[in-house]
Amino acid sequence: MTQHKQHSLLNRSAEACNMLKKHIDEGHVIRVISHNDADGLSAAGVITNAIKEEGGQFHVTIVSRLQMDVINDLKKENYELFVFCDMGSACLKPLNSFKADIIIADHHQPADVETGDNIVHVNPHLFGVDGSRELSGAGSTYLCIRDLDKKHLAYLALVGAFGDMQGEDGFMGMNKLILQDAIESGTVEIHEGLKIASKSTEAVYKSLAYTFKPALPGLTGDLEGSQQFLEQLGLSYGIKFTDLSGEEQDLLKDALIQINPKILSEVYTAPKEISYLQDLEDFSDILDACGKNKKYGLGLSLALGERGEALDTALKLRNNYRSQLIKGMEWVKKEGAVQLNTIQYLYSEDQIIKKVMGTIASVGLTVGLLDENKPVLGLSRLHKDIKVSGRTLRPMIERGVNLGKALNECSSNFGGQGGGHDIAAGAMIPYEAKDEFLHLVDQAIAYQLENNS
Ligand SMILES: [Mn+2]
Repeated sequence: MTQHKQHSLLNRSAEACNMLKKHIDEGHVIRVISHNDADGLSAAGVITNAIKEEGGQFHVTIVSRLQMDVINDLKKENYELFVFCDMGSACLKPLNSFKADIIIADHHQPADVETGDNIVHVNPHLFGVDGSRELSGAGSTYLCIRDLDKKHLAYLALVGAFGDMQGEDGFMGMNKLILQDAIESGTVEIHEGLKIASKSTEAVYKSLAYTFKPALPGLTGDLEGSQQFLEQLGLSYGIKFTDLSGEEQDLLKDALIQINPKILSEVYTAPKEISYLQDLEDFSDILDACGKNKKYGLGLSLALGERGEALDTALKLRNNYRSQLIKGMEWVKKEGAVQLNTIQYLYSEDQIIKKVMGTIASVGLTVGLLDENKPVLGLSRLHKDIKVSGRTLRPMIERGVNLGKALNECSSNFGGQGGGHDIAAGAMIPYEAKDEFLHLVDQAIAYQLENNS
């Protein structure tokens, strides 16, 4: 059954590949539109590398959302083929009215609309394949060029999958097939190792403090805590992990496993890459930082293989983002959350804290800085509104909590918007409604816990 689903998805991708190849051969400039996160930037890298290698030309635009005004502008452009990566499936209706050919390579929930004859729609959901776990936007895009003998680009699809948090517990489904392609082409190697950040480029105490996936209680986001931890083990914290002796590495490994067994896991590396980008998760984080700082051209040029100055600039952005995360974690540690009956919340008007609110709310729970028995809402004030990032942990879901539902219901009372998943959700509410909103969410979660059957 699973194989049949995958087979159908691959057949659809092959159609897309034929369409792409036809337009390249006819000398058409391919119009590419992709998403601004690590997955979308990787997707753009996959397709543009492929077009370039096939001797074609492209014009890329990276956007945060495929809004109607963007679609209307694109519709007026004079291209024969548009390729939408990591987006487009929700916009079938307006895309149907394009005169040009369209490839959609997405993995988000598609709109329930008939697809026009001009569109080849590649999306795992159409074939019963899990798009949140088994295939990213970069993966969907990779499938569309796979038949052009492009296994050496599979690693970028994996970088994209990490961006959408699909690889943390190992790859599955279509992602696994893509991984096999990557290994076959010699661009990716897997070995068991410590999943700590920048282990060949940063001092080891920084590597520990910068490790957010998986989180390490007492170490993640805590430079001082990481230093002390290493000192207690008798290790010098100022050198890189890769410069520790084998014995020292083993000592550290054993100690870290005690803190979080998930730290020892499969590590995916691109052996031919420059050290900063060798670990696919590091690569993904660097693209993510480009996206978050709206340096889309920079992210794209990295995905297209540019290094040197482009990489230096991107590393600065990534390091800056890391400092912001550290500051955010220190803030959570110092301030803690405000407690209501069934929920807790963080509130900030600080520019830096606001940027990392979602992450620190989530990691704050995982590392035990926040009460794990209460969902947390991270509130960031934006002028007249408040952006809400809600997070909880798996055991609370089992006790009945559905944050997406709660945030959706409660925000709509104030003309706000909200929703998402049971475990992670968001909302936007008017600033004046803050206290009343918090009170409502508190009640809604209490209700969910009481009525859990
Ligand atoms: Mn994506």
